Amino acid sequence: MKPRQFPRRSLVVRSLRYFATLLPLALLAIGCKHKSSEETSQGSSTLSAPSTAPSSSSPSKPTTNASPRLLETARPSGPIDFVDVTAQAGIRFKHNTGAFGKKYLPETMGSGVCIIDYDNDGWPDIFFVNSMDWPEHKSAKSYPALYHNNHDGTFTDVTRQAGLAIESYGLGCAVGDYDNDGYDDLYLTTVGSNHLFHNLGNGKFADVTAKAGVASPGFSASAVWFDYDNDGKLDLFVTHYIDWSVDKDQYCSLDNKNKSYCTPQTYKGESSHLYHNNGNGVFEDVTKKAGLFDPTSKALGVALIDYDNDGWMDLFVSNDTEPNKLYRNNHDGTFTDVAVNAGVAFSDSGRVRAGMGTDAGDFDDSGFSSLVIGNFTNESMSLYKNDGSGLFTDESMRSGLGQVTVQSLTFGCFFLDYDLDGRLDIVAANGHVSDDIAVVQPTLRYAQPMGIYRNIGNLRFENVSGKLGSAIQKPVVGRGLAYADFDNDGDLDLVITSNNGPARLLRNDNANQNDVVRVKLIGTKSNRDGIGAKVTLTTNTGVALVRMVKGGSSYLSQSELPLTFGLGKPGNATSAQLQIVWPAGRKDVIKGVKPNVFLTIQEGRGIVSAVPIDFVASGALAR
Ligand SMILES: [Ca+2]
Ligand SMILES: [Ca+2]
Ligand SMILES: [Ca+2]
Ligand SMILES: [Ca+2]
Repeated sequence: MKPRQFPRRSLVVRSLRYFATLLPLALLAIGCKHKSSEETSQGSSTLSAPSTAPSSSSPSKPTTNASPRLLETARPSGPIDFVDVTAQAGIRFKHNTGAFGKKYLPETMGSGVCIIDYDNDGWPDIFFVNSMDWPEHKSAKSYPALYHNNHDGTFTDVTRQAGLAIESYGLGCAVGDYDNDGYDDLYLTTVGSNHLFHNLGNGKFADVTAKAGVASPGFSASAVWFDYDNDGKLDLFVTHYIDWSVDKDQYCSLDNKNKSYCTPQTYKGESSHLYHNNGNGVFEDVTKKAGLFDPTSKALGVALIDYDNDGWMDLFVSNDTEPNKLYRNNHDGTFTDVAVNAGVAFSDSGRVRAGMGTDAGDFDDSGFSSLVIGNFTNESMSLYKNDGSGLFTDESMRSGLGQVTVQSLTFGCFFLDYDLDGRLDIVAANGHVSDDIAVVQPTLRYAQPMGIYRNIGNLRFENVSGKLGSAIQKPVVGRGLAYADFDNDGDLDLVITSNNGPARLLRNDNANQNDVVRVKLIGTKSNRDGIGAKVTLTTNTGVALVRMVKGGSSYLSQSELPLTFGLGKPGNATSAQLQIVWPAGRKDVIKGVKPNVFLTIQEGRGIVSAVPIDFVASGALAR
C-alpha cells in the first residue's frame, strides 16, 4: 500500500490528523464488540467478520468505525468553491471531433466521461471518450483516455498499458461488472461499432465485443448497465440517435450562406437496443422480444428508475425532438411505454422537446424517484415530480428551475447534493450545438457556463451558479458530466467535458464541513455492483433519505457507483440506520451508523469495511 502524502499542510493540521488516525485505531478493539451488538441482522454482519470481500472495495485507509469526532478539529470552513484542478491533476485530455468544415452532425454531439475504479483501490479513476478524424480528412490518431487516480490529487494517463488506445468515433460510455468478477467493465458507444472492454483485473482491458455480440452498429449515444430480469447479471441498454452516415449527410444553414449542424428533424430515428446477459460472456439482442424496438425514437439520454417502487428496474429515455419514453418493466422480460399517460413524454403545453441528458432522483424526499432532463435553449430544463401514483407533474416553472435555464442548452445533468445538506440539488453542463449560433441569435452563446441549482426545499430551486467560484462561471461547450469523490474527502467533485475542447476536473472545496455517510454496495446474489439496490438512510432525528445505486444518467457519461448521504451541519444527526433493499429482494438493516464514514456493505453480510472520512484530504490535493 502506497503511503499517502499530504504536502504543504501546516504542521498543526498534520499533527492533529496523526492523532486522529491513531486514536480510532486504538479504539477499534473496544469499538468492534460494541458495534456488533448494535447492528441488527437480517444478514447484516459485524466489523469483526473475516473479510472475504475483495480487498478492493474501499479506500486504502485503516479499517475502523470508531467515532470520527476527533477529526472535526481539522474540518474546513468557508464558502463552497469548485476549484479547477485539471492542470495540477495532470489531466490533459482534449476531445477531437475531427471537424474540418463539412459540419458532419456527430461532430457536435460528443463526448462522454465515465468514472470507473478499474483497479479497485477505492479511488475513482476517469475514462474520457474521444472521437477521431474523419477518414477523408485524416491528420492524426486520437484515442480515449484512462486516467489512474494516484491518491494524491494527481492522475496518470494509463490508456496504452490498459489496452484502450483504440480509435473510434466514440460518443459515450457505461460502467458495470457484467461478469460479476469484482472488476468493473467498460462499454464504449460510437458512431459505427461499439466496444465492450472486459476488465482483466491486472490493469488491462480486453476487447470482447465480437464474442459478446454487443457492437450495436449505428449511431449510439448513452448506455446503461442494469439487471432488468433480476437474475443477478447486468444487462445492457444502448440508446441510438438517428440514421446518419457521411453518405446520408444533409445540408442545413442558419444564415442561408454557410453550412450549419442540422437538427435531428432532418434525419430518421434509429431504435435503441436491449441486450440480455446470458452469463457466458454472450449477450442476446432482445430489443424486439422486450417490446423496445422503436425506430421513430431519437434517444440521447437514459436514466435508471424504479418509478413505481415495485423492485423492477424501469427505464426513462430522453428523446431529441421526439416524445420521451418511460418504459415500465412488466416483470416478464417485456416493457411498456407509459410516458404519455405518466406525463413525461411532452412539455406541459404538449410539445416535444430536445431531451439530452437526464437523471432520476428523490429530490423531494417523497420516497419516489423524480426526473430531470436537459433541453434546448428556450425550452428550459424539465423537472418531472413523481406523484407516487404513476403520474408526474412538470414542476420546472413552479420550482424556479425553468426560469433560470431558459437560455441554456443542457446536455449532461443530474441530481447531486453538492453541499451535503441532505437535499438533492441539480447540476448541468451547458453548451450550444451550433458554433455559429450567435450570428443568428445574438443573445445566445456557443460556449455557456455550467448551472448549479440548489434545492431549498418546498419544491424550490435557487440558481447558485454565480456563488460557487469562478470555475463554474467559465463558459465551455459542455457535453459530458460526471461526479465522484476523487479525493475521498467526503464531498462530490465534478468532471465536465467540452466538445472539441479540454475536459475539466472541478474539486469541491468546503462542502465537507457538513456531515456525510458514503456507502458502497457489493452484491452477491444480486449483481455485484448492486445496481438497482435502494438504500434508505434514516437519522436519529427522523430524516429519511432514499438513494439508488445506478449507472447511466447524465449525457453519454456515468458517475461513481457509491452513494452519498449529506447529513447537514455536524451535530444535526448523530446516528443513522441504513436499510438496503437489494435487487434480488433481500433486505439488510444496519443500525448505529455514525456520520463521516465510508461504508462498504455486502449483500447478506452487512458492513465489510468502514473507513472514516478524511476531511483534510482536499487541503492536500494539488494546492
Ligand atoms: Ca468484470
Ligand atoms: Ca439480467
Ligand atoms: Ca443540497
Ligand atoms: Ca471530494
